[in-house]
Amino acid sequence: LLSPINGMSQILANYDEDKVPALILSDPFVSEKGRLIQSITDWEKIRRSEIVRLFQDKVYGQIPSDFEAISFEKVNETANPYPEIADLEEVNITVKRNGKSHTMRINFFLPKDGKGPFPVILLINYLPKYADGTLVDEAFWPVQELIRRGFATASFHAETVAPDIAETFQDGVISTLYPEQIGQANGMKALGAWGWGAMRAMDYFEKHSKLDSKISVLVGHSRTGKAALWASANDPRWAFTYANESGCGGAALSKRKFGETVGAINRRFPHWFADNFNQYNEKEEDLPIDQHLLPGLIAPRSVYYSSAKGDQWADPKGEYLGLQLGSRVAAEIYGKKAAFDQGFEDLEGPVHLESVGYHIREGKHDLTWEDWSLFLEFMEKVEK
Ligand code: GTR
Repeated sequence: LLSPINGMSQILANYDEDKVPALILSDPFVSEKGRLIQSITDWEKIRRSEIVRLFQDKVYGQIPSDFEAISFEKVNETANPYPEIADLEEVNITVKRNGKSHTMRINFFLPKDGKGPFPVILLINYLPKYADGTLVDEAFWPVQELIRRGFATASFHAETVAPDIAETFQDGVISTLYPEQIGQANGMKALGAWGWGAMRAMDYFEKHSKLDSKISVLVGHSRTGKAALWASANDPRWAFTYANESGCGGAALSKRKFGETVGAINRRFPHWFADNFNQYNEKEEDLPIDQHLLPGLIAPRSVYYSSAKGDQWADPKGEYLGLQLGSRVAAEIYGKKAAFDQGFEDLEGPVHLESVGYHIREGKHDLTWEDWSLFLEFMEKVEK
């Protein structure tokens, strides 16, 4: 639901291509000291870390990952809705640091058909209707269909890590495990905390004999698409990262100021991004980076974006351009067949390349079966 304020900013936003400012975007292949970056070594040793640091300081905030202990406990509190095709595992993940602990809950369905190990798809979910179990099967999270195709599915609700509320977002992992993050201008905020949750889920996947953590997918829609991208930039264990309609602060270029802007998102969701990101409210042109540098942090692992024509607020063209420019790292540094040569206006169908993919569909802001099936087609192609 749109709040009245957001409804107003959506109406007042710019949707006119002619009013998009001329873009000055930083070059992924020139380091801060002016060195031309052409090799994997220079990319990984010099340029990649510069870009990670800028996103951390200016956009998302840190994802601290140190802790003293992690433990996994099967709880099985809920009846399995699909006993014929899958085993349900509900797991409490408890992380300890400085004498304090935080427990998050994650749910798995493991296919009954076959011995595994199964490739695993993790959804970071935030919709209230799934809050108490993330078990509901529908187009948005098609558990049964994914199981039939041989995947294990896993999901956790964002709020098991950090509440999605400006006043209370710290009342989860942040104040319990990482209180020193509070008040830092690049301290961990909600998107970073959700990404941290995905990393702890991966810690479990790696130990699970029935899961093939090497074929792992991190999926997020919209706000959790933003979180998934930042998590994957920080954690190379994800083979695939799929961000659906992640828009402003996710896939889309901020400097286009098309649809949702940095000021609009920071005012409506002050708990998502680093406090420093506020410096760019109505001043996107001053950002030292833009979202086109994000896919390169995930390369050479696979990254997939999707947009909807009815979701202009998320700026589909800005999402496409971000990936088109961002895929240059996969193509030019890692030698993947990842060069997008089509203009956004000329797209006739999905673009499924080696390690990068994109589609845009009719309809509105949502994660649908059409999105899933196109993403799965892309995955199959990459896996071959
Ligand atoms: C939009 C919001 C976006 C996006 C989304 C969502 O209205 O402005 O940034 O995150 O909601 O998460 O559904």
